[in-house]
Amino acid sequence: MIQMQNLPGVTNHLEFTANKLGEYPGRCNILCGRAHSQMLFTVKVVTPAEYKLYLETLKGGQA
Ligand SMILES: [Cu+2]
Repeated sequence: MIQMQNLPGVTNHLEFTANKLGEYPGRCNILCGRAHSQMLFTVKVVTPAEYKLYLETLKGGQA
């Protein structure tokens, strides 16, 4: 499990080495306010080739 504090207006960076492909759920772990229940996200661990394709889609290229 990885936890970090997020503050409004502050950009956090997190780096880790994943050892298994897949999708992993994430959520806010502090009852922070009215939108707390909507603070969900997914971390996708993909192959380098899949990641490269994803980056191309961000540039507006074909994937
Ligand atoms: Cu929250």
